[in-house]
Amino acid sequence: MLQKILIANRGEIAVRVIRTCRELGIGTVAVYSNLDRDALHVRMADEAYALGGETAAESYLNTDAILSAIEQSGADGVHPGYGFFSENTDFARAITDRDVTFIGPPPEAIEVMGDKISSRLAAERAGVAGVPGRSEPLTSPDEVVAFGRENGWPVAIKAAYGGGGRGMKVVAAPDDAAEAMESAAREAQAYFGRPEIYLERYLSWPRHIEMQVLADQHGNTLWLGERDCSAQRRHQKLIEESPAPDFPDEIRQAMGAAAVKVSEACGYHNAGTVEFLYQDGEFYFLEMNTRLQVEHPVTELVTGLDLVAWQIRIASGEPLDFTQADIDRRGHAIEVRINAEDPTGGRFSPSPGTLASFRPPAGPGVRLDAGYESGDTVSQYYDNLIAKLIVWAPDREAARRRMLRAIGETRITGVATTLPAHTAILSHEDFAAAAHSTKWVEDQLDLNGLTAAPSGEAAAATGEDQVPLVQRDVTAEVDGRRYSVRLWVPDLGTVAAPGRTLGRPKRAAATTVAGTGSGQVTVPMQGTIVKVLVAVGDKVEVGQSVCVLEAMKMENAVAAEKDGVVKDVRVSAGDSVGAGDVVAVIE
Ligand code: MV4
Repeated sequence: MLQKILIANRGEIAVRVIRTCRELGIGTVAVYSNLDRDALHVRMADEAYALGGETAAESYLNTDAILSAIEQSGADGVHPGYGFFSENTDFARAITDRDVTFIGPPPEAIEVMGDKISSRLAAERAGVAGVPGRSEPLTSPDEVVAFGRENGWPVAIKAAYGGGGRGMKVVAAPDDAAEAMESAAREAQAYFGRPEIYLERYLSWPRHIEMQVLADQHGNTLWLGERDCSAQRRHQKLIEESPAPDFPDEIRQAMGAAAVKVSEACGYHNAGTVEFLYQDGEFYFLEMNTRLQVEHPVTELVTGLDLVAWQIRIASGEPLDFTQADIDRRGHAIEVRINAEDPTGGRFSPSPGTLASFRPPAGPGVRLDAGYESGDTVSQYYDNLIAKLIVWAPDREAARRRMLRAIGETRITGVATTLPAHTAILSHEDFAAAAHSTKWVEDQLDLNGLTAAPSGEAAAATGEDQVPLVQRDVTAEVDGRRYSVRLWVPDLGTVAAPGRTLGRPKRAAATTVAGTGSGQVTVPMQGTIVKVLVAVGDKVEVGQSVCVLEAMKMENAVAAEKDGVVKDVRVSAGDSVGAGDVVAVIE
């Protein structure tokens, strides 16, 4: 068995792998970029090594830096997670050459499954069909027209060396063939560095169903069950679930057998996923992902298996100690991906920043795989997946309701998240009825009315979570009747100001920020002045807003920190300011 594993990754997946290693008594080694010096995966690992750099290319994709961390730490295995080096055969071979175990499939299997044409041919040889089409590169529009005549329209043109869905063109009629071919080849070249394209029948309302497999190095390959990942947008999966709803068991069995055949045909070992399109009771091979996937917990909750533990055991040379007949799938699991993205208007724009607060959900049937805690920063440089929320319940409807309940408990402030979009999807009657396909989120679901946070939540959260509260008794009139009201409000006079530079910021300033008490009103962070609220000569009170600063995608009121008269105003609307800049002087 491996003794010490270096996790060549970051975020939630690095944390996920560390957890299983700890349960197995295996030592853990984290690696980190300069931006991740104090990241959760680093805090959790037994030891950690700096890679240097900020971008992924400079850090998590820096082979030499990772090889040197392997050597320094004495790790005997490397878990690549997903993304980064997980499907990089040069990396796998480089570490294998050093007698360090790559916790993944053989490089030859990664290569066969690495492009559409060779993986389609491998599946075909194994007797598993792709979408009806042609496995040769496309050379003339006449071939498109002939194919359309024979198989019907529309026809799909795909990048031969592509994947993940970019560069697909749909040809509705013969006249469009030439132009579609040209643009497909152009996009294929731009995205994948190779212009080759090929043809398939176009499926108009398919579901994306993928089959999890586990294969050891002793010739045992098992299928664990499917995941339905049809709720996606622009090829980004939003929600995954298992079992696939409205999916007959004989099709599940056939798809499982097909996935095993495809895996065996490429000499696979490790955990892997075979993707299919499913429409009108038929399924078609799409591609094979030769890595652990983001959505693997859905299968773990339904089968009770720890896929990371099995990856490690298989890489250590252990055989699977159960058979196909032993696999027991129970209940229903759903996963949502909590990304730092603002889904307002259905746009999903990146929303990096510091998690001012992160209150995780809990309770029956709830699992949270997070890469961050309160106070941690989601960088614009990496994948903005904050956490995956996964629930289990005895049936789909109970799981759907449980997920809505768990989302309701989850509170994240400081960045916008995809949670409101998940609530919209999970509450929609089409999703509840499982009437959706891969086209549903983009073509049918209306997310125009979506806003980043349920109203009131952000404001409530900032008041409670950011600054100490003080009691104030005020008089209020409601419909002409006088009330004495006791309020607990942020203690604006004593708010901590800039200068807390040592250590990890525990709380990011969110809505109201104040200065140091010297009469110099300063901004605590870099941003843009949106509005100036005072002029020279104005009398101001402590706590009164002097200007509004936009920073971290939020408007922050910069408050006077003492009573007095404004002597100087040094900014105007539109000015960029840096942390510590003086915006006004009060005497
Ligand atoms: C298709 C298809 C319809 N017909 N192929 C997009 C991702 C890529 N791996 C394959 N994709 C598709 N291939 C034929 N012949 C529809 C899609 C597709 C899709 C597939 C899986 C998950 C999401 C998708 C979203 C849009 C289109």
